[in-house]
Amino acid sequence: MISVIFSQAVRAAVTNWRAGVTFEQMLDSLSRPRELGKELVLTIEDELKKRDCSRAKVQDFAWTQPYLKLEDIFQPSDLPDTPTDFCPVPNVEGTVLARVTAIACLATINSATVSYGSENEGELFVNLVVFPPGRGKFTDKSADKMSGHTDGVSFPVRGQHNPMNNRIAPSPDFVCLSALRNPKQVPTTVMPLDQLMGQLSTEHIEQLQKPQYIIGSQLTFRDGITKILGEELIVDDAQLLFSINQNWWIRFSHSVTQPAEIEQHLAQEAMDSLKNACINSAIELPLQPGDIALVNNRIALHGRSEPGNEYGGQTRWLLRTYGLDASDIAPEKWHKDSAFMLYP
Ligand SMILES: O=C(O)CCC(=O)C(=O)O
Ligand SMILES: [Fe+2]
Repeated sequence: MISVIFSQAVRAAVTNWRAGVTFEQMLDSLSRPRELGKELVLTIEDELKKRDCSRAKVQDFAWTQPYLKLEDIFQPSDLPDTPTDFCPVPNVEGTVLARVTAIACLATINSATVSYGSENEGELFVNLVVFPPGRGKFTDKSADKMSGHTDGVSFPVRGQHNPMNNRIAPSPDFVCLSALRNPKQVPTTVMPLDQLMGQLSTEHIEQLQKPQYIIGSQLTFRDGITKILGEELIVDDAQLLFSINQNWWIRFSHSVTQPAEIEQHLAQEAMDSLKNACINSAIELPLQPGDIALVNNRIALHGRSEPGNEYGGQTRWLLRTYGLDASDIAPEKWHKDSAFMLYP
């Protein structure tokens, strides 16, 4: 119910705001997501009150749920054919509204809309689409299913630091997916951490908290990280599970996480049971055009079913951005001269 009220309030506020600006002004506002968010939140607060709700209630809800599915929160109008690369996002009414709405949702739940300079040149929004043949691993991944993972997995969780490089910013708190097209209803999947925990033994939970795992960087970050840091980012004494202020948080990826030593059988066993738990806990979210999903990147893993290799035309098209509580992020963890780009 809170999700429905939140969707209606954001949609009303953004529609109202849109009526008072030109297309160019709307586009321009995307380069200053912080200011845009602040401005929109004022109206969203009013719209929430009209519906007997409050921003505090929405915030509490959002930060304790593995995901929010905000249905029909924007109108995906005037879309061209589905792009075939992460960038650029075509500048038409529907994609600009999708982006403004994403920024509005994240701002309401106290999250800055952010990117990482090392992924897709630091673009704040990217297309998640199927790529045509010829792009190697990127093509394969774009058409394939994704097993449970957190995004930005080689970056520390918020509040912790990479011991080798203090500038490295935390991974995002939220992954924000705006659906523009999804004709085959290919679901995004969410695996709530509390459900995963319920399937793990005390011993495995202990193992997952030990700094005995190697975490590599996800494909989309690899080249950018090497360009910015001068080398790959591989964390070799990582824990996967964290007890933070009485809550469990996770960082994990099926594809780039492994025990540091081959003979650490218990570490491997614990990771295997985490993977097994994922199979039993996936909630399917087939997003419809105009929906936004906010997936909590601390208390859930996410993935997706297989989109298949058809590309362009009317095929699946999501936009992705990230949300982070940036109130305590040190200045050196941002790229200089950017209003939203985190390091690396
Ligand atoms: O395509 C989706 O639904 C999710 C994609 C995703 O999780 C990712 O690209 O990291
Ligand atoms: Fe992801």
